[in-house]
Amino acid sequence: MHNTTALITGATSGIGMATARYFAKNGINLVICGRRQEKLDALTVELEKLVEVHALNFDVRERDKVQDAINSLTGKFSHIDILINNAGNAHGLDTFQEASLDDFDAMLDINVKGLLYVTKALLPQMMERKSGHIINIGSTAGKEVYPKGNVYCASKHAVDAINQGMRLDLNGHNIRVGAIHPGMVETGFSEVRFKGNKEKADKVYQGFMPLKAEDIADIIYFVVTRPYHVNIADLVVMCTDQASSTVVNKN
Ligand code: NDP
Ligand code: 8X3
Repeated sequence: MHNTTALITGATSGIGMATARYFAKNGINLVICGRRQEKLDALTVELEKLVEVHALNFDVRERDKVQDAINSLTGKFSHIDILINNAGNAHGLDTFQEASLDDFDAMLDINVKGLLYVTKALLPQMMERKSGHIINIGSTAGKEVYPKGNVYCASKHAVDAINQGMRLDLNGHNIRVGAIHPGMVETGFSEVRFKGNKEKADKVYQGFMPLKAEDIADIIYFVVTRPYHVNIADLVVMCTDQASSTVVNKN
């Protein structure tokens, strides 16, 4: 896919980083986003051997900074063909009554409002060109609710609804909109959820074979390389050992 540029939020880790690498190997130019500058720098050095890469450091929660970052793009980086709305995390795994309002704020501000800010900043150029592809990374947590998932699940249900709403309202503008909803993927996700407790995080993925970030990157690449009249609207992906958020075959 030459002469194609993708903007990936949350490219400093996990699914976003794997997707950036997969895209670069396949000739897609990149705008990689995140807050950790050292990760952005290292990924830029690695991938600019393959394609053109531009890094943007911003927090998706900061509406003005998001807009400024998108406005700062020039040349081929100002023409974004593919937006991967991936930045996000779970913060905490606590009962509703025990969970902190700070964690609730973080999940709603990042997973929901951040996605809205980035999309609204990029959408005008896609509408003007009458082309573009928006992929929203949801979760199986956006399809069902599990104990202690409360607001993380709510944030991903919101992504599911926003994905559907965007697709409805953009119908007729020749812009593809779809969501991918992964089950358990071994990334930095659980370390963030458990606030740096690596032991707790590692335990989540023990006793079965979870998805890897590369599995989702492979699927994202499949989705973006379908003929333009084909839009994969909604895709749920779990590892073979997972049947639902709470049913996982662990030995
Ligand atoms: P990681 O923790 O590995 O990556 C999260 C990414 O999001 C990082 O690059 C991080 O970058 C970025 N990010 C987080 N907060 C912000 C913020 N405030 N502003 C800008 N960027 C931010 O997790 P995953 O790769 O697993 O998660 C990616 C997406 O996939 C998320 O939306 C997650 O909900 C979803 N998902 C994950 C699943 C899993 O089991 N892992 C399953 C289903 C969905 P930085 O810290 O540098 O800002
Ligand atoms: C991440 C997967 O099961 O932790 O969205 O909600 S799960």
